[in-house]
Amino acid sequence: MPNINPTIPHPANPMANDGRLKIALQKSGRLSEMSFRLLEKAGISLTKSRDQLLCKAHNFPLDVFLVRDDDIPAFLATNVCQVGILGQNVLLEKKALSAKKYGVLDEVLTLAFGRCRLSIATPTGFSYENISSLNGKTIATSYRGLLAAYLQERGVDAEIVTMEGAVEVAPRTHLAEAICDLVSTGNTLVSNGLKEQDTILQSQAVLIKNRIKDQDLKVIYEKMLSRIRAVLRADNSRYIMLNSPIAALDAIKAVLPGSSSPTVMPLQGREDMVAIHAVCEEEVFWPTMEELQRSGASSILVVPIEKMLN
Ligand code: PRT
Ligand code: ZN
Repeated sequence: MPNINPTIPHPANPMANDGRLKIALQKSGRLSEMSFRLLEKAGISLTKSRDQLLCKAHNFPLDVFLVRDDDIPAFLATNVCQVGILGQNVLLEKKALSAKKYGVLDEVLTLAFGRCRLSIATPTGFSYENISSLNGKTIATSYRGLLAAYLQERGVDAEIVTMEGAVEVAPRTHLAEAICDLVSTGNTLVSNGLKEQDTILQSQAVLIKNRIKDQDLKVIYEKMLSRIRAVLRADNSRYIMLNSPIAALDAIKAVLPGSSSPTVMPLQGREDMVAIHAVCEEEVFWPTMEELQRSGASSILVVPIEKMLN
């Protein structure tokens, strides 16, 4: 089969390398926007034609493949792409179905978005005590691999009915007696008369990679990874500024969350006061600010950090 688009490596020669790292992202869906935003925050500018399969970064040697999330592991396993962003649920399901094919994929970073859990749910009238209550029952799911492993580990013998979507309607339509599906707010379960019973997996979006063999691509990958790490660290950090009586310095330092060595500076015209500036590697909540105030701090300012490179 001819390779119609010369910019895309031909599957027959997936190792073809044009010196640009390839990343697979979800084309549209729950992870899409945040995945793009992460690259943009890492200073990687992409051409905006997101309706195509391929989109190129013009200030970084990176090409972005826009695909269905379920296809991302195969893009990496065949080395069409070296890196990808997807839900842990999809990665682990693929590994559960074929450890041999997907064993080359490693989870590198958790990205703190796309959080959900894979749970077993039953109709509210179902008498459920524990997972053994599902012995001899039918369970509908899109996650056959993970569910089968979970049941097997617990010695539960149930029939699994695979569905691609709308799993929550299975009990109502008598396709199955229970379901195993992703849950985030739980609203879908409630509105379908279902009760969450057991959680198989907690999931969030992750950065994954294959065993990148090419040295040049490895260097590009390391650079991208270092930028993404810096973005995540900055996202989780706050810059805090406050004034403190010298006498209260130790007490205030002890309250500052996730900060090891704050900068202490004199305040002009005030012998008894200093200014403290610190990077706090966690969110600064109202109770902490109130505690700082009780300890003697004043003019407390908490600001987000845009970029941070250690
Ligand atoms: O088209 P493509 O195949 O790429 O996308 P998709 O439709 O398969 O996936 P998409 O975009 O719905 O989800 C992508 C990823 O987002 C998932 O693989 C999860 O890692 C993550 N995620 C986070 C979720 C949810 N939250 C979620 N709530 N994926 C799906 N749901 C669905 C769930 O299946 C159920 O139907 O939302 C419903 C439940 O939501 P609540 O809020 O009512 O509990
Ligand atoms: Zn999908």
